[in-house]
Amino acid sequence: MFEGLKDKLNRFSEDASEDIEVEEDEAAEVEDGDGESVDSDTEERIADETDGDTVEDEAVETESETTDQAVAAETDESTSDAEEEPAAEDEDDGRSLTERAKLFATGKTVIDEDDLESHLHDLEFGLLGSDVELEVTEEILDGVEENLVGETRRRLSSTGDMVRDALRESLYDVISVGQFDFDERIQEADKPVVIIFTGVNGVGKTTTIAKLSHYFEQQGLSSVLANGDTFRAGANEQLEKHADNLGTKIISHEQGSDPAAVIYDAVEYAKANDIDVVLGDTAGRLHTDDGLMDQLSKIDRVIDPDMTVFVDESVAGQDAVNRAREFNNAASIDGTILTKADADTQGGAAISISHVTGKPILFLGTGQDYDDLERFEPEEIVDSLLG
Ligand SMILES: Nc1nc2c(ncn2[C@@H]2O[C@H](COP(=O)(O)OP(=O)(O)O)[C@@H](O)[C@H]2O)c(=O)[nH]1
Ligand SMILES: [Mg+2]
Repeated sequence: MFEGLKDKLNRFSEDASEDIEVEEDEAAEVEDGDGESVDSDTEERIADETDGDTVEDEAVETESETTDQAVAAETDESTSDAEEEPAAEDEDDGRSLTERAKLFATGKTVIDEDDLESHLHDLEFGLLGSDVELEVTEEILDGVEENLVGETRRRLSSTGDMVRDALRESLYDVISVGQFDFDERIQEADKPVVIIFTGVNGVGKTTTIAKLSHYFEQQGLSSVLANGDTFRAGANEQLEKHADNLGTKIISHEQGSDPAAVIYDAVEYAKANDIDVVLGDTAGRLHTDDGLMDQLSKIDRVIDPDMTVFVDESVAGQDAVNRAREFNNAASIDGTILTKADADTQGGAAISISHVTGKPILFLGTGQDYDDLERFEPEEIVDSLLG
């Protein structure tokens, strides 16, 4: 899943990390004169992180009231600092450790803006190539840049982690838009909870409804399937087969009848039989299908569902992103389910849709079995993308 995107993100992390340099902060410089053990320890770490390139000249260039002091400390071994605070070194181990931690935290890790520009350009190219929406790509790049350039970063982790963390934060901000606790919302809602599914033909709406029925079952929630796809021949049979497999009740009317009426009947059935969730399938439609969009508005008016979920396939990439935007403008959706993530190497839709619609991705479909449905957890997604 999303291998191409993973490669591009990790290449950026690795390439950009190579250009990161560590500057000794003035505070560390001044303390340099104080204690041998701390001094060598600090230098060792800096050497580790810069492959031996301790950039002392640049450290002098950094804005600092004590630059002169720092230079003095560096150039004049007999600086009086050493005499002023010898007590610090003679103190017990606790104090010495605190000092050490403080020193460790005062280094600056800096990346040259021009170097970063060229890496960001590569990243931009990679993200767009993975079907990440343009505006979302820009948002990610801005986030990374903001995190890395001109920032004094505490040298608490390796430089590789620093780039990765900047990328992690930036990606997370983009894909976590609108997230809410889906399970909790369903558990706490008045029953029956009514969820309507919409989207174009063949993306996996009907399959996803069956998977969700199974998902709810595992959480101790009963469900009824309503076949609001009265448009397509064979739709009843398809959903009936799933209902059979799952041992779930299905409500359907004959082809060509009013989908709002089917879903209404399912809601009545749920109320009469203490069923927790009504899953309402609908015919595949484009946001430009006036007749079918009117049907959707009618379902909205008659049923007033608790949630309307837009379903699309991850493999459709940029097309899925555009459809999500258009559906969200045409009808009010509460979230997206992205199917066929198992077949998607790009991941652009998964990265972009939340940001573009302002509504969360709720689940990923990851295969053709009933179990192949995963909650979309932004943190886990980012972790898996960044390895
Ligand atoms: N690989 C894969 N195939 C899926 C997934 N979800 C649905 N499908 C397949 O996509 C095809 C269309 O699904 P269907 O539910 O009929 O789409 P609908 O027209 O939107 O109702 C079927 O062959 C499904 O098995 C998924 O997450 N992964
Ligand atoms: Mg269908």
